[in-house]
Amino acid sequence: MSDSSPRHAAISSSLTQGDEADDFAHALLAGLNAVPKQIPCKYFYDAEGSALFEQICALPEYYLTRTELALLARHAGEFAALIRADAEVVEFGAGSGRKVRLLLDALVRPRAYLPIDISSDYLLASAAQIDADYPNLIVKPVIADFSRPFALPAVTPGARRRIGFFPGSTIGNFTPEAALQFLYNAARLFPGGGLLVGVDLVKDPAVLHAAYNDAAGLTAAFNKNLLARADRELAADFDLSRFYHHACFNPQLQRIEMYLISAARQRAWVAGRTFSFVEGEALHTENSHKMTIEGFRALAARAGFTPRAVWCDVERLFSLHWLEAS
Ligand code: AVJ
Repeated sequence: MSDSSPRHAAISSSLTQGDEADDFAHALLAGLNAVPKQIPCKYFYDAEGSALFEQICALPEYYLTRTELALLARHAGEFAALIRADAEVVEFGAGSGRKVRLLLDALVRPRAYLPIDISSDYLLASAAQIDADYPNLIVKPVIADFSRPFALPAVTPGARRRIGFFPGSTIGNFTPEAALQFLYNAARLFPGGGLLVGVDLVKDPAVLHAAYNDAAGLTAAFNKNLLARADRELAADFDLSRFYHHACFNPQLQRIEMYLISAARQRAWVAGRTFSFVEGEALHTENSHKMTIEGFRALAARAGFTPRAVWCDVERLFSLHWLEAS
């Protein structure tokens, strides 16, 4: 969208990267050929998966979203003071836009909003909503996979600095090495600005277990959506009733691991190829790392950020960090 286009113009993305379905096909075939079998978690988020994730965020067991939203609402004025006027906000993993609205509402003259997401359906819809609700804000959605290097459009005229917003503890999906690499790149994307990032904290494994094994079965549906998506998009024939959801805390690696377990010996077709599963075989679908405040600050410092303020709830469930980039 050009800066002079009418405010009601349909939002289109300024940058795209590859063909989403094609990308999924390649990743799925590679992951099913790997030992042990695995699928990268970024493929959860097609339109179905994004909608399921939004429902997970409202679950009583899933403390992450409501705790982070409360922190964002409570400390918005402090973020605004640190970020200062005329900033451009780059959001990693745009989602519903609910969190960034709390930030945008507090900022003084935010100039532009650049949500980056791998799921174009969801990204363009939520970007259009923000565009409609914030008449003075330039909205430029970017369809990209931010787990890889990517380009951003030039800084908007009038913007004084660019800052990153990375809520949700999505950074926990990265291994510590990949998180370091991501932070290293981010520190160079926001010179004179910084990154506001949400990080889920290490806690009682029973609380974590409940959050990823909800009674309503939404996390199971979200996990199985990877196979449903393959059936929809790639003419695969996974029988969803013969896989079950498994999520457990790995105390050595401080992370929740999610798997789809084959309930029987079976075969499935994907894009003209056949894959066999033995009974009980695990397909690894996600890691969700939990950190300590000090551990995360040390990681950010190694990446070249200066960790400044940190906020967390009284139960110490979740943390928000302001990392300054020089
Ligand atoms: C969006 C990556 C933060 O790890 O908690 C929710 C995704 N997986 N339930 C998380 C997820 C299972 C979520 N993140």
